[in-house]
Amino acid sequence: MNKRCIGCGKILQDQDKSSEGYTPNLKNEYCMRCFRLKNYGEKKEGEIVLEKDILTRVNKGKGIAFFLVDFLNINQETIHLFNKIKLPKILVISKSDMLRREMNQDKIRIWLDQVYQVDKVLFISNKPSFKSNNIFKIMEEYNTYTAYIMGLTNAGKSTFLNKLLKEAGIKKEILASNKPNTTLDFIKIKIGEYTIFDTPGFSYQNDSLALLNKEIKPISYQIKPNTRLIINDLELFFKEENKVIFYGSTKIERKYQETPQLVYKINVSANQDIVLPGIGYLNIKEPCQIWSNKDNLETRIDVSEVKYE
Ligand SMILES: Nc1nc2c(ncn2[C@@H]2O[C@H](COP(=O)(O)OP(=O)(O)OP(=O)(O)O)[C@@H](O)[C@H]2O)c(=O)[nH]1
Ligand SMILES: [Mg+2]
Repeated sequence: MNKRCIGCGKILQDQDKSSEGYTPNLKNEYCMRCFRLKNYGEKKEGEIVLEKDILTRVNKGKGIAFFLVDFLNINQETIHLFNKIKLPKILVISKSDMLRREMNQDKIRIWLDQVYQVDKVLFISNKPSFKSNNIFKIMEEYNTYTAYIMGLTNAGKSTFLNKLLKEAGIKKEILASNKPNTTLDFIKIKIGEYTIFDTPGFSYQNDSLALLNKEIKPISYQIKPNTRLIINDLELFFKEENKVIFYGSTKIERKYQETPQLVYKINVSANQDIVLPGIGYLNIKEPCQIWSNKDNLETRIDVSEVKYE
């Protein structure tokens, strides 16, 4: 049987230096690429596994899928991906240690159901206080011994599997890194009678990704009349005064100008979020009309506005 790199899941080979899985010595556990990434943090640009290849393979399989996404990256685009999974599936909010206390799990559950019609949700984190063996309980409920750990790149899939391996006393470690697209192939893990697959992560269509690597800290901005906000390639124009709170992973630039010059008009109610895929979201306090350079921006209710029944 072909031996696979335990870092990225590719078949190890010692023939072609420029191809995936190359190692000078087939006795090694890691390919050259993973060895460099693990020891020196070096990584090539542009390594990516196609969304359709991952989905086709999972959808032909048996068992259940756990789809990992961190809170900043929950939006229509990622939920749409989640909905393309045909196996029974659970949405998993990863890196839950990064959530602020007021974004409590019960509120997030109700909010996910109301806004995105997702009702099966699990919260995980690499911190010891979060129990990861819940996934075995869920697998039992679904009468299956097979699971796929799927989700956005950098969501923490490999880290989660490493935690399961460690808890089971298995000395094997998949490569995890703060760079996108670390895992390049399916990696099969056996824990007791359970078979769990790590899978390559999905990327956003526009290639950007909100990297959640510290607690989600809001930044408030007082908006003066005629303000233009520039957030990466997105622009928003506010004619009136307002207050916005930004939850994201990039910087916002503010400019003042007289006229909108932007094409698309959006009506926003009080306390709504405007979603910025690959960046995070912007909470808008006062009802207003804003102009944008993008069509069809997603708006939704703020998670803190959720009412318990
Ligand atoms: N704070 C925090 N960081 C985490 C957690 N899980 C993973 N990380 C960090 O997130 C980064 C990405 O982790 P990976 O496990 O490589 O993510 P992945 O989903 O396997 O990524 P791909 O293989 O690229 O699809 C690493 O820097 C991890 O240390 C978590 O629960 N909390
Ligand atoms: Mg991975």
